[in-house]
Amino acid sequence: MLRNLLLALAVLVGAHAPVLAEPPAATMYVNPQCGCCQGHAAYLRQNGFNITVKETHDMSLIRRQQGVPGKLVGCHIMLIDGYVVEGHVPASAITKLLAERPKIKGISLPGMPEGSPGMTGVKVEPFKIMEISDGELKVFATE
Ligand SMILES: [Cu+2]
Repeated sequence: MLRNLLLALAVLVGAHAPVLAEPPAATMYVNPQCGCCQGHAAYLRQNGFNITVKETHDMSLIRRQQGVPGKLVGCHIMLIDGYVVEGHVPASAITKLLAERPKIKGISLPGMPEGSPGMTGVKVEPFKIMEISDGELKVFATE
């Protein structure tokens, strides 16, 4: 409960990616050759997340098990505190997810947008982080 309170505070305080007080353990599944996946893991660690990276060739199987639909497939898949986080999602959106705990499966930044955390290039438009759920497609956050 204290952790949820701290997470909620972190969300209130920060437009800048807040650092988690007590980050839950996260497992990130990546393709062995993926460099930008490691980049995203490094970025999340810098933002206070506790990430274990597992290399696998079974990404599509894991996505099916977690209920990630084809149109929300991103670069890699992370499991954290009962949620799925798909793709190069900014830390602030993950913190918001863990603080608000909506009744969805998780969130996704589909594809590999230029300039997103862990990616090279320059951001050309706001990132639309989508909800992963059985319902209609909805935006969870815009960064
Ligand atoms: Cu990537």
